[in-house]
Amino acid sequence: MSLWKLLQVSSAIRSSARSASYLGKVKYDYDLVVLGGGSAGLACAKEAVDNGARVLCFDYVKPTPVGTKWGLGGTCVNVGCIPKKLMHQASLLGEAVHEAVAYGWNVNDQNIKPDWQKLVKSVQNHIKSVNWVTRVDLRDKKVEYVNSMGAFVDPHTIEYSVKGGPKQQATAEYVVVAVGGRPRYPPILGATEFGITSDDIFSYDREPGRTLVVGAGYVGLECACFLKGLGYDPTVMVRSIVLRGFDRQMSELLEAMMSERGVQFLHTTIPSSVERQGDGRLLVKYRNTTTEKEDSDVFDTVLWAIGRKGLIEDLNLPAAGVETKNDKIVVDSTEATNVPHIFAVGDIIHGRPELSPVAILSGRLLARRLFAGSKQLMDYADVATTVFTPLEYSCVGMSEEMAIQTHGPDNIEVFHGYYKPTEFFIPRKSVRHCYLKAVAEITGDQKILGLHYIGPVAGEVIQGFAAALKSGLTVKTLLNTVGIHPTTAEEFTRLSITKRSGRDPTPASCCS
Ligand code: FAD
Ligand code: NA7
Repeated sequence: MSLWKLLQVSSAIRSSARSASYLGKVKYDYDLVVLGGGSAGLACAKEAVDNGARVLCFDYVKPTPVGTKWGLGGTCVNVGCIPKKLMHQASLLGEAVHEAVAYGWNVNDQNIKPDWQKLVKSVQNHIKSVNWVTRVDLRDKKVEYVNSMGAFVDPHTIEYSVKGGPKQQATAEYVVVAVGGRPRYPPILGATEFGITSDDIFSYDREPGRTLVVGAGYVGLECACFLKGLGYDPTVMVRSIVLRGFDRQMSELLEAMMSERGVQFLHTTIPSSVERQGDGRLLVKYRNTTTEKEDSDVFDTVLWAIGRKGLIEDLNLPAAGVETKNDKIVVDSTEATNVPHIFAVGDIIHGRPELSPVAILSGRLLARRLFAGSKQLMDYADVATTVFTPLEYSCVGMSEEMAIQTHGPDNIEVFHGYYKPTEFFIPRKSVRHCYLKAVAEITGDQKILGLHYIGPVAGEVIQGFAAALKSGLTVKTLLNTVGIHPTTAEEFTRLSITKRSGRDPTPASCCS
């Protein structure tokens, strides 16, 4: 018997007071240990228990440099999708109040302002209720939960310590790593002392005021937009281009829409330092990488949105022999790492979309494969996503660039059109950026490769089309689908102008 198998057996004997399970020849404390109680880890743990496994789940949140911390449930619930959507909604309501006047509502004070502290309190109260429901759910489902970091001692053994208590160990037949990621800080003077991230903004105890958002990805644009909608003054610092990786035309339209609403942009610029001034405000020095010109400006808040790093550093992965790439874990199509009984799901996986529903479904499917004999793999293709800016941008499938690259420019057809949402007419809202397109194969029934939409409730619009696209939607089917009138989603059933034709894609009226 090899040395480490001997160690496993002795570890299992050590913990024989706990009820143990036999899945293989070796006796372990648990069938499954899950590291991380976020979207992926919780979905995997609960599904495993539903299929008869004994599961232990660890979740622990290290406070941010300014001391923000939160409860069970991971990024999405505490510092991601949920508080972001609530802040987005709060900012949309600010717009809606002004529109309401045009619709005949008597809103006496046109200079209404949100109460930031009240908003933060409401958002945090909701999050706490979700934390509570999550805990109760784990208890009801009999998932053992430990509020502690977990780290490998060997490939089957996890070490942990509860509230600074003595070190303890648990062994498992399988280990699923679902530790997610945290925002990066740039390696510049003052970054951690004076800057905050999306981990802090949703519970920030003072008004953000004039805010520099560094980073023009998904998180940066969303934060800048809800801040603008709430009456603050955001500037987005863009290192290269906005929304790298998304369709270029749509990204540029989105930037134009944001500019029209008063969000400032500093292009091809990177920060050099952040200092606190005598008056408490933050002096940011920066450099334009095109002109090499150095400049500075003063802000109330600096928010880093420069991407996220995988939380591998506390896992002691070398003890388990798990391979990593940059700060992510490399897995195969079964989410297995190079160590066959250790798996990884969610944001910690290298090269997969960082989205909550992706994390949930991949965690659930993995548990079914491990404990219910399922063979179903996670399909990471054609995952729809939405950028929650005031006119939202949602897409599924390929960008135009990707379609050209994979199929060749002569083999794709792009159908497109601007449109005028009916509800925009009375308040005279700008329709300049309401635009959608379908990227399709040029031959046959024209299989659709990608759908893109900028407009109201984009996520709600694209969700259904995403199912259609996964079922092989063609332009022929789309145009044979009768629209629901008057909606903006119906515009997809009316797409008749191709880019190739050069015809004007601006609509004449709403109903023709
Ligand atoms: P996480 O949810 O991050 O969970 C991992 C958990 O493991 C964390 O609680 C972590 O503290 C804990 N942990 C780490 N190391 C250890 C350890 N060693 N031991 C024990 N516990 C550990 N996605 C969408 O689909 N839609 C959106 O609108 C959306 N908006 C977002 C907005 C923002 C601002 C951000 C930051 C993200 C957003 N996302 C969105 C992404 C989404 O939140 C993530 O994809 C999702 O939370 C990933 O889930 P996960 O389980 O992989 O990781
Ligand atoms: P992204 O999408 O990786 O975007 C990061 C942005 O920050 C992007 O615009 C980067 O510019 C920019 N960046 C990166 N490093 C720097 C430095 N050092 N200085 C200035 N700017 C920088 O990350 P997000 O956090 O927005 O989103 C991550 C996921 O979270 C997303 O997929 C959602 O699912 C949730 P670049 O284009 O690299 O030049």
